[in-house]
Amino acid sequence: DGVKPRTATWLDKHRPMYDRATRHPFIRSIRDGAVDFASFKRWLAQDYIFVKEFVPFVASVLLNSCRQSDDTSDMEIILGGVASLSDELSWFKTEASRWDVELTGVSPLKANIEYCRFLESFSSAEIDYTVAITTFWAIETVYQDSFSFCIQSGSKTPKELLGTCQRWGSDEFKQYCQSLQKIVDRCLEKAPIDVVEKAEEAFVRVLEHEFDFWNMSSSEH
Ligand code: HMH
Repeated sequence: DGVKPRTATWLDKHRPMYDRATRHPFIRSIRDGAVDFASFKRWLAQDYIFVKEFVPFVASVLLNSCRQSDDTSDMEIILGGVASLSDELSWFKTEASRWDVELTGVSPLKANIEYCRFLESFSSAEIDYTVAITTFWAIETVYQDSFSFCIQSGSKTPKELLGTCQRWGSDEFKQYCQSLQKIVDRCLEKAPIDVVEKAEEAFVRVLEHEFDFWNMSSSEH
């Protein structure tokens, strides 16, 4: 019908912020091989804390989809996301022991605390499914776009980090993000304008949080 999907419009409109989130100096340093492994280790420990908070968030999106979506394939796609988080938590533990990173007793840093607080704000039952699924899609897409950049042709990513980059940079994860994006665009088409605005706001907030999250990893603490 020639109408541009809403997410494509946002990706154009917020391109500078999107690029800040997906082409961060930390990600560029992985891609060009100059990454400081201490930064990577800091990211690893902080992201483990984040993913533990991400589990209840995704579970709430799942619950929302069961109650508010009229399409059962949404639930199946989100359920797949919940299931893969179980594997992801195990991956963090294995990866942490490989790098001698202690996961227990690590305190979340400021940007992480703020991002987790943002996730927690979605646990209320009044949250609109459209806003929640948009947020979920944006969070996954930033990682997909960032890490796939590190394994694209011409990249000099250290071999020790290829597994990490493949985890979120794989074609499989890309397809998963694209199926989330289709759900988001379908929801946005039917949503009233105030919900569309709230969803756009959440999208931008995710980009800001992701940028701050990378900053936290690459700077000294
Ligand atoms: C900070 N954003 C952050 N961590 C992650 N693991 C993802 C997104 C993707 O799941």
